[in-house]
Amino acid sequence: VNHLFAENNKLPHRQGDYSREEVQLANRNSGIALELLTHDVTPPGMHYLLNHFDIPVLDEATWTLPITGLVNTPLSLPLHRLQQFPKFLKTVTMECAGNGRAGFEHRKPSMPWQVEAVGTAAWTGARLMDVLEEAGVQEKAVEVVFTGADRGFDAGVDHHFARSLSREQAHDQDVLLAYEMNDQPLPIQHGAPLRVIVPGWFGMGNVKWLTSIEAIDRPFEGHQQAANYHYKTTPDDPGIPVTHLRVKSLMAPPGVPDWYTRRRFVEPGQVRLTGRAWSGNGVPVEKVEVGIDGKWHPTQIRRHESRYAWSQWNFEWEAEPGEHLLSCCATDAEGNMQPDAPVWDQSGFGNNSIHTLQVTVGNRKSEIANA
Ligand SMILES: Nc1nc2c(c(=O)[nH]1)N[C@H]1C(S)=C(S)[C@@H](COP(=O)(O)O)O[C@H]1N2
Ligand SMILES: [Mo]
Repeated sequence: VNHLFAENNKLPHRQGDYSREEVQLANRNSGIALELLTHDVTPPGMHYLLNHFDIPVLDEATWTLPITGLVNTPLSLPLHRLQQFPKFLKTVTMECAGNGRAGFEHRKPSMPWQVEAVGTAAWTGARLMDVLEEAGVQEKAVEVVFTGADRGFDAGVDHHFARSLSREQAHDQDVLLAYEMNDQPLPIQHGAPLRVIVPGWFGMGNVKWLTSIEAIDRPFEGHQQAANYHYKTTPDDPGIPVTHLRVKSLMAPPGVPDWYTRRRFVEPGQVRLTGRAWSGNGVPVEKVEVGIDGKWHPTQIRRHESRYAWSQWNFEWEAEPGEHLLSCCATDAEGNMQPDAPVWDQSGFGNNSIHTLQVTVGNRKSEIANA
């Protein structure tokens, strides 16, 4: 495979059509169908997936979770022991840091997300802080490392998928070790038997198929922590770690699509536009505006009871015949607003630019015949 890579083990950015490799990744890692943005909790099987390597098959009967390193009492917990800790449920909107990567004119060869790498689930499990308390994390520990069972290569580096949290983040009361998703046992593709849930952050920290938790006395140097998941403007930029979600909104596409092109047709008259909006770290969405051909209108927002779950927005549109550009733009309670265009990042991370759809309002049959 080495002939694929430039000297620095990095593939050159691409423009234009998707490669076979990108399509292959897209077939493995599904996104949400935007019409299901109608649901507070994403319906089963419709939560997006991002699996870097192969899905590992772990035997729940023999699986145990070691909690090691700088702890007073090293533990090895089978699932039934983890299920004895107080049980917490958190409804959390998760988004992949690479969501929107395909929106960059020059894109990194990676999973070519357009806008669909987002979903909301009700996760149930033990609080990480309760489990760490039983082990007794020592004062000299600065980070806690979570390692998954999946293994592979990235940029020539052989590793298991692993991420760390600072000692402080690891003791945040909202971080879970989840064994259920939407009141069902955690599906294999979402990390069975156990995964981390870090509400308010981009997806990469939610390590799946956990095989160990280790407290260490230095910053974790694993590939997915130290090399990947940094915002970088140039290849040599040391970068800034990717952390919490950025304010963002999406629209459920109105009308009906053409099967192949996804071009959309809407009946004239009153049309309800609806969608979702969220931000990072549990910061509430303050407002969502809808743009109709560049003119902005306020929408009605309905907040979810969980501060980590997306809000719904609604707007009644009087659709007139013709071609229309529909957009939505969210602002959060800290005044963060979505940019008009993607802000450049080497890896295509953190693209929260405004979502825009084109629709044709009018006589569907003649429009399709002319298309
Ligand atoms: N072990 C492991 N954990 C992982 C990943 C992975 O590839 N392996 N992908 C991460 C990334 S980048 C994202 S966006 C989320 C996706 O979680 P989901 O597939 O359950 O939606 O899982 C994270 N946890
Ligand atoms: Mo991701």
